[in-house]
Amino acid sequence: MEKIVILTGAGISAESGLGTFRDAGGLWAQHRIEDVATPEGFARDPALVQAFYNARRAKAATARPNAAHVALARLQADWPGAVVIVTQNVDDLHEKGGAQEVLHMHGRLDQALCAACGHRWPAPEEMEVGEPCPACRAPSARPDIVWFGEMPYDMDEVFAHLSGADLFAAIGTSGQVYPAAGFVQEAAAAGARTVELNLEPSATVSQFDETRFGPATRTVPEWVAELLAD
Ligand code: BV8
Repeated sequence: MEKIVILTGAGISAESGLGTFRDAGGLWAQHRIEDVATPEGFARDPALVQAFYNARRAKAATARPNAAHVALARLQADWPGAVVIVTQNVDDLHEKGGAQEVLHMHGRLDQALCAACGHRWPAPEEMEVGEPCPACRAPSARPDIVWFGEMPYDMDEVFAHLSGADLFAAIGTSGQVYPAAGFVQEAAAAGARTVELNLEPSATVSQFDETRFGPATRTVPEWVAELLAD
């Protein structure tokens, strides 16, 4: 049975009230990427970076999954073949919407990481600078987020899924950040059909067989209903 691999970005959480990165007034408009989403930025001003993620963690904690998240969970439950969700998002709205085994390639707001020993634990609502690691006690706690210049998580697993995909969908992502923006090429090279569901054309729109424009809460449930009706 057909294997479906789905990549999601900030656009799928936009209608749940979580900011995107590059839309007007988006997160990056308020902060320079270099200052809040790089290891250098964290080393330079850990208080600014912890505050940036504390604010997003608090917002994500009260956000509700929207119809797009729920539709993908339904697809996972009702599709006879495998449905793999890879997300660039660091919120847990896919899980709140009922999705299983979501791969968070850019990390997650609700997890903390020790930069010294690699230990991970559930992040407190507010992370302080110099917070001691529960395992090694070093003052090296950081958000468990993949910053620019750092290797995204689960890449071997993701590329293995892409090489076996029959259908690849990118939902709510501007296609400007790699390696995620290169997934459509990997899937197409493996013979998958490719579809983009986005509010507007992404930077990689020309690489997709099919594009569906509109808000995710409309386009994703429609797309899932069509797949399950076939
Ligand atoms: C790595 C965590 C290698 C932080 C993030 C030059 C050329 C090519 C690549 C590079 C280059 N220079 C540097 C690089 C590599 C770099 C990169 O790609 N830079 C870009 C800026 C050029 N990539 C990296 O550094 C990655 N690591 O390459 O490592 C390596 C190799 C060996 C050894 C070590 C390392 C790491 C990248 C991860 C960075 N971390 N996030 C955080 O979240 O705070 S990236 C950040 O951008 C988020 O994860 C986000 O998910 C991601 C992508 O953004 P989108 O999700 O697409 O969101 P965006 O706002 O851009 O778009 C939203 C879309 O939704 C829009 O299209 C909009 O139209 C649509 N939308 C809006 N509303 C709706 C909607 N759609 C539907 N419905 C709606 N309602």
